[in-house]
Amino acid sequence: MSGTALIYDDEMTRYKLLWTDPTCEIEKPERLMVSYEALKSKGLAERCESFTVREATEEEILLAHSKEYLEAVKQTPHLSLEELMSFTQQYSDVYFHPNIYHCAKLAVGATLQLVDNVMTGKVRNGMALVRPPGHHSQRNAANGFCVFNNVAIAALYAKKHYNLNRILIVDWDIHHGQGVQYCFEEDPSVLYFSWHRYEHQTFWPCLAESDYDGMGKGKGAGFNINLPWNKVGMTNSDYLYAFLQVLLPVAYEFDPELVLICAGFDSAIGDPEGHMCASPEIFGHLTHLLMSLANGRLCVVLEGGYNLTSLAQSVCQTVQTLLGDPTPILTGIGSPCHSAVESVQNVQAVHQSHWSCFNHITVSLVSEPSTKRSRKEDGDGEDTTETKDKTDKTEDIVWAEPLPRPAPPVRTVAVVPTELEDCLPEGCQHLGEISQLYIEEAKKIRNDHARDMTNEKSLQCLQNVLSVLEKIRNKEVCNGMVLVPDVFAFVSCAVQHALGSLCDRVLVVFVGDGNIPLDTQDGRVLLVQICSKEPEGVKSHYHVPVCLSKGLCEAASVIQAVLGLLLPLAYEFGPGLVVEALGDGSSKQDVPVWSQLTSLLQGLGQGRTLALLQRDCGSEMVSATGVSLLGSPAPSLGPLGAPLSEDVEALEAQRQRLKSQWGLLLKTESRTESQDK
Ligand code: X5A
Ligand code: ZN
Repeated sequence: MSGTALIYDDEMTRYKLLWTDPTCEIEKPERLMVSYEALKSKGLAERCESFTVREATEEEILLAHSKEYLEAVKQTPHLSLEELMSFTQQYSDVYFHPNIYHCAKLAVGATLQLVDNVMTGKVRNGMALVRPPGHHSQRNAANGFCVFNNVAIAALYAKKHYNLNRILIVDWDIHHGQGVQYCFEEDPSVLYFSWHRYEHQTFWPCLAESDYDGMGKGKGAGFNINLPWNKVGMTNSDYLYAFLQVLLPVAYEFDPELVLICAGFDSAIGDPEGHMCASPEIFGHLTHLLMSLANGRLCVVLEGGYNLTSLAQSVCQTVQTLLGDPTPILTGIGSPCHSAVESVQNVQAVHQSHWSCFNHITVSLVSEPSTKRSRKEDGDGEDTTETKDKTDKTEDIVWAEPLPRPAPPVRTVAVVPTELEDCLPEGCQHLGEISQLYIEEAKKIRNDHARDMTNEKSLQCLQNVLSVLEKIRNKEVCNGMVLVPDVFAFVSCAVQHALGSLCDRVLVVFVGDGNIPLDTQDGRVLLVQICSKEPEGVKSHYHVPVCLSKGLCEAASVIQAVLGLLLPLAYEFGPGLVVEALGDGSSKQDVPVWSQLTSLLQGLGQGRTLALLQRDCGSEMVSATGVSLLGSPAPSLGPLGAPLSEDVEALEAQRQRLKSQWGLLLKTESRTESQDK
């Protein structure tokens, strides 16, 4: 199963604001036009599968709205201008037009078509470019440019027609989708995550229930997660931090069967509503990080986004990631700001009793919810450098246009013994011939780094590794897999060659026990070793042993390690290549976790990965590695339980050891520490 759907109909550009209203003028037809034009001009639209848009039926709209509200909206095409204006008056921050009812039905219909095509396996994922947006609209009300709640209806529809029990809605729009929250507040089958500009309840829609303590009710308690941004100017680091610290741990524990994104791009730089500083490229990464959930079933639905340049770029980044192109390198990843850390800590604290991924967090709230704070108390670690002047003209903000993300002609190349060739997934190119091109280089590297690699077969294998690295360097392929006789020696040789010719920094993720002969002193190699026995003599800040008592066998522990330690380090390190190595002692049971790891690591180094597998790792491992390297979603791990407490302790010890060196590790200080300031 593959393919990406793009659902769009230019009919949805045919309504607009007919009177003067400074609040609503930003929601204009051009938003959709520029987004679609950008997808066309970058050649992305034609790579997607397109489907004609249908109107939603009344029955479908009634899944989330009342009969009275539907009947009222249904009359709007027949109203005069004055009548439209006064109809509009009963709602907040929204406008009506004679054609908006038609467009609102198409927006819901487009979203449902996306869900149908993903759920029936006609495509793997997709995006619906729609207007009007949906996430603010409520059972009985239009609100915030929204008429019908496209994504809420989609979730209810998916539950009903596909019998789903777990749906994740990720709302990265800069406004709180209160309409979605209200719809699923008591429903544990729909997990809603929203981050939003909040500024202690002073930013629209200024609701107390948007704060971090709005966490769902009754059976739905814990299934609503609000992450309020109390400052503007949030960056890529803050967004990544929120995903790694809050959303992804919960999402992996929840194990959704379908992921829906309320994709508003008013959270990107240049937006007149959001005033945030995250670059369009971040949406490529946020998308990527969600693509290994729910077996890749991901539906992205447009919400806000009002800077036309930033919007179009962000839409392109998102769709290009859905299509599987390599993600761009994020530069400048480091510490989240004080305010972001505080919000994250508060969310973790209130959700501790609902999600075992937060069990280990030993802190309680660092600040009261906004409703309980006194108005004067705004000296919450006031860091004026981060507080942007709100009168800044967002139109004047400039940023670099995202670089093209070319995909090599062949994504994955593999060198495996003949008897395993048949295990390689379709599309994975097999490099059959032993390359003679690199014999001199191979001998040199062996003499310098692997003196005891004496036999002829090993030298030939080393030549193959070098030739794969050269193909990566020449951009003929994106990644490769080689089965090797001695993974320790080969990692060392591969890293040496890569540093000499391919990039400045290499991330090595080594799964297995033993001492890896790698020099990590100069900061050019970051070695993260997932093992079950503590390796000896670890001194360097660039060697991070992650000691898990059951190795890869306990998925909850591995995911915690990957999200809480490996990925923060990796994103901040910013490698040009990832060398992923599987030592001996792996078993068939490790395959799903290894696949997830391989998929997640594709977000680093523009997807350039060299996977070195110990020769006897088994055909399932070979095949699964090939699948993940090709960009197919890793199979989901099932709902996760609590990570083992000894593993949590080991992770915490590493975090303590490393946190002064790595900004993105910054986390949950102890309560006493934070009260001391
Ligand atoms: C979908 C969306 C924003 C409404 C802002 C009203 N709505 N001030 O981004
Ligand atoms: Zn918005």
